[in-house]
Amino acid sequence: MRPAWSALEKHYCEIKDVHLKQLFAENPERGERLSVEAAGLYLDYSKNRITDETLSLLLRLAAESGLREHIDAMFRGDKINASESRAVLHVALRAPRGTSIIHDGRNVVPDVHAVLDKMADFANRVRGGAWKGHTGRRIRNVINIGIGGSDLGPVMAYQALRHYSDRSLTFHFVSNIDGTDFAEAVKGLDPAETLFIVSSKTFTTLETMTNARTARDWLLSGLNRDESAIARHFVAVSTNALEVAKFGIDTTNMFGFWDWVGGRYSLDSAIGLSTMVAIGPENFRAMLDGFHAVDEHFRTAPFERNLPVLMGLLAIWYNNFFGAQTAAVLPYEQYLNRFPAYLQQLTMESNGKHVTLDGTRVDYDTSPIYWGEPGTNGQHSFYQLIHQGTRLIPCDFIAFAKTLNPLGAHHDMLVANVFAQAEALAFGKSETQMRAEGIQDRLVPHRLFEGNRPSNTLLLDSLTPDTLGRLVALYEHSVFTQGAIWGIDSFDQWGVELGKALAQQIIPQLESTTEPELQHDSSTNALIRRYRKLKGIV
Ligand code: G6Q
Repeated sequence: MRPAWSALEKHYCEIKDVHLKQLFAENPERGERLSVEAAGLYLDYSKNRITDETLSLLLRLAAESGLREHIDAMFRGDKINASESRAVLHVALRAPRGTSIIHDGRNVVPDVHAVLDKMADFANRVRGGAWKGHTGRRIRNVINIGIGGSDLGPVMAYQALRHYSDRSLTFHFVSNIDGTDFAEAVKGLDPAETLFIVSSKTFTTLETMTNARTARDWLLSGLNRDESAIARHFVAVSTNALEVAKFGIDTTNMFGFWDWVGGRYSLDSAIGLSTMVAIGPENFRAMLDGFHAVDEHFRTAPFERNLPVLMGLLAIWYNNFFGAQTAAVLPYEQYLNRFPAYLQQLTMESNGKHVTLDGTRVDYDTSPIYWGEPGTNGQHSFYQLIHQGTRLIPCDFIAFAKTLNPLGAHHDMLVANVFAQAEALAFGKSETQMRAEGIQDRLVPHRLFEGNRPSNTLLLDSLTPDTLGRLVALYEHSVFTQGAIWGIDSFDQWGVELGKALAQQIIPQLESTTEPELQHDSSTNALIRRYRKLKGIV
């Protein structure tokens, strides 16, 4: 065990009962002192159950875990995704033109910009109406077909940046193998005005390829089954030119990326094509610049002023010492309604691992469960548990000083609620306060707010492509920090494979017109038989 880890265990025992009220009373400047403004972001982390000693021990843990070396290795293009022997270079996707990041002896930044230029040209043609559908009509609807990393980033970014999007185009995202997803997306759409972006790194994913084939059928049946229509209505985003060509998409209409871009880190690669079509190349570039600003901050800022490092270390503090099992992400911004879902993949697929890089079983917890909803809606549902339940749930509140839709007093009310929630969680409401208010004795326990519930508050200027890039990069690097401390591979995802393989066995068993020979466990066998019966096959 690392010395700083044991020191933190000991320190936890000493401060676990110390109340935030006390910490604030002892240090009236705490609210300003425990905050960092950097890389265009402001983080108030004063409402965390930490002291100076906690911080210095956490920073020692980062040093003992080789976080600096890990960061350098990522930016250097080392194959830090050990189980897949791959470099992890999403930072190259947002590197400015003219800079250099080397992968296998080659500067990849010019390659990145060549794809960005091709995307920009395409996006401009669709937005300007120069790219026409098969019958000569303008494209009015764009449908991204993809799943996981090839869906969650594009949906989240589209929703987040909708304010900046071209409203003469509609955008849809089809991911689920459930046919309802496709059926509802195309309802009322005219194939002659619809463009599909098939986004898949591998171009072999069951859901995406099935939806893409269904899309092709839908399109062709609306366009007299003229196969030459495909070229005007389908483009691909992939690393697999062979499969793209096999599907029937002209590879001149393919936008590439590379094996050193992980799915959940691919939003700013060509996987973001739908986002670029929506918001335009300049706004997309602004988003990449936001990412890049935080990359540089992460790479160069001293750890005690390094936002992703601090957020990552705080996450470790609650996860591994307080035993917190979950963490809530609560954006007070309606446009960020898919941000928690996006973060769920980023955090849990990255750090939900049970072995270290060398394959040894960990004897500590790795990623907490991330969840959340935009505020204030959550306040009227699950916040009850955060305030008075029995579990400790560290919260990240995200708020913006300026709204994109000024409507009377709405925004002040929204922001007042974020501040109020963080205050209520931290300081609670004591018995003495309640008695002073004349609350009946029998109700005092019910109405008690113990407080001492920790939170971060991120206060940003306004939601722009640039700030979105900064926010996402902040979480990406916080996830990296946590993974480096746990010594795990944050960039593989073997845990999704087994279910996929079993589904491939079960599909023919559900479809077969004759009784299949079933060799699953008795529960799976019975479910398959029952499904077949309900479906009316046997
Ligand atoms: C992300 C994962 C996963 C992946 C999807 C889609 O890190 O690898 O979510 O993005 O399975 O894969 P394809 O892009 O290859 O279709």
